[in-house]
Order: sequence, then structure tokens, then C-alpha cells
Amino acid sequence: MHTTLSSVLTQEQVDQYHELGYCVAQDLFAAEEIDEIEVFFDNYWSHGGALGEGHRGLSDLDKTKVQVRAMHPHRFHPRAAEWLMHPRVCDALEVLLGNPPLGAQTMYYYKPPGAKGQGMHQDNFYLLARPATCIAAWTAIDAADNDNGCLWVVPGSHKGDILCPESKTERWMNYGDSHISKFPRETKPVCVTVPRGGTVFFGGNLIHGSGPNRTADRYRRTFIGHYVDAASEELSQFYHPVLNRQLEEVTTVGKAAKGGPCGDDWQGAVH
Ligand SMILES: O=C(O)CCC(=O)C(=O)O
Repeated sequence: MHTTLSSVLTQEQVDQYHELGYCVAQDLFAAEEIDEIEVFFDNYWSHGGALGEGHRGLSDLDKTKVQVRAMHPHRFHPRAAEWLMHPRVCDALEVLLGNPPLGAQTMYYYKPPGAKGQGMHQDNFYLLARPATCIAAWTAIDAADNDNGCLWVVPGSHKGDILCPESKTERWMNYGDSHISKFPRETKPVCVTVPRGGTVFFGGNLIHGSGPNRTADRYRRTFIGHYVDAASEELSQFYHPVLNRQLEEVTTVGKAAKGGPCGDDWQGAVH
């Protein structure tokens, strides 16, 4: 049985999500689960996990050039799939989406001291979910603030369209750069400070990114799930298969055949 609205999100949080494109909830994961996620990813390599192709450890990657993160750990280990489809996170998603969620992607950002930020972008540029846009649940394993590279969001930008790049450059193709060639000047990003265990929900058209980690000794680790709603007709190939709450693969969502609003050149883009 699903929990009630009041036990996962307040009406104020739901209203903020619809008005500004994001909201923050606390303690959807139990403190022990946050501890378990932390330990699991601190030992990702001992479970056989890798960051990108063949990278076995944090020191293998140049944190000033690429994002130091695990991609799709839920496909690699069943425990990560359970965190993706965590019952309380799914309850909150169902309230925000108005439909049951399907899990499409997991990521774990380590963002060590000195690591680069993530360029401003909109997730549905990549996921190509249709007809409704996608949604993210971003859970802080370390408290996130301006110093260690908080998430920056542009409140209200979720009401706009996907912004298309002007050209496909090599620079853009590096993970972490932005597909947004012309950043809307009137927009003002805000830093979302989140305590350990807090979850930020944000919609797939919301312009967001993150700052660099300027600290000498603090990580900014985050477990992230990306979702579509159960009525979705299409989603980009990279995000298949999608999972329901029972962790079963769902076949009702098709593979996006075209590149979406920005054209076929962008099909298969991954951030
Ligand atoms: O956590 C970050 O630094 C960026 C995460 C992000 O852009 C996303 O989950 O879509």
C-alpha cells in the first residue's frame, strides 16, 4: 500500500514543484540506508563496479575534465535498483507525476575536492521522454552547498521548451558541458543547499547544473534516479529498459525513434 501525501511530501512541497520546477524533501531514505549507499559506493570497485569504461578507481579519472560518477549502477547491482525504486521516493514521484514512476537511470556522483561542475542543461534533452517530461530524484549523501558544488537550478524554467544547441562541437560532447548555446539572460540560477539525506526532485525541462567543488577536503556525493511516468510512449534508447516498483522491466514505453525537438543529430546524446 502507498503512503499518503502527508507522509512523503507536504502540499507546500508539491505546490513548489509545480510552480518552480523543483522541491526538496527530507528523510525519504532512512539514515541507515544513506549510510549503506555511502559504503556501497565507497567500495564500488570491490563489487566489480567501474566509472565509465574500465576506470577502476577515483584516481583513474581527471576530475577537472570529466564527471567522476558511476553510470547506471542499478543495472549492475540489485541493491542499487532497490534504491532507484525506493518505496518512499516512488510515493513522492507518484504524487508529483500524477502517475506511477518508472525508473530509467541511476548515477552516483562522487564530486571529489577540486572536481569540475556540471554545465547547465535540461534532462529531457537527453531522455526524450514523451508525452510528459522526465523527473529526477537527487539525494545528497554529503550535505551540498555553494562550496562543494551544490545543484544550481533556474526556478520556473521547467515551464519553457527544451533549448536546442546551435552546433555539435567537440567541446559540447565532453560530459559535463552544456547543450544550451544561448543561456536565457533573464534567468537567475539559485544554489539548492541540501543536508545529508535530503532529496531534490526536479522536472526534465528545468535548467540546472552544478558548481565545481572548491573545497580541499569535502566530497559532494549524490545518488540520482531519473524517471518517466508510466503513461510514457517513448524514451531514448540509452535509458531502456525501464523498471516499475516491483523492479520488473516494462515494455510499454517505446524507444524514441527521432532526436526530439532539436532534431535527429541529437539522438543518443547522454549527459
Ligand atoms: O549533481 C550534479 O552535479 C548534476 C546532476 C544532474 O545534472 C542531473 O542529475 O541531471
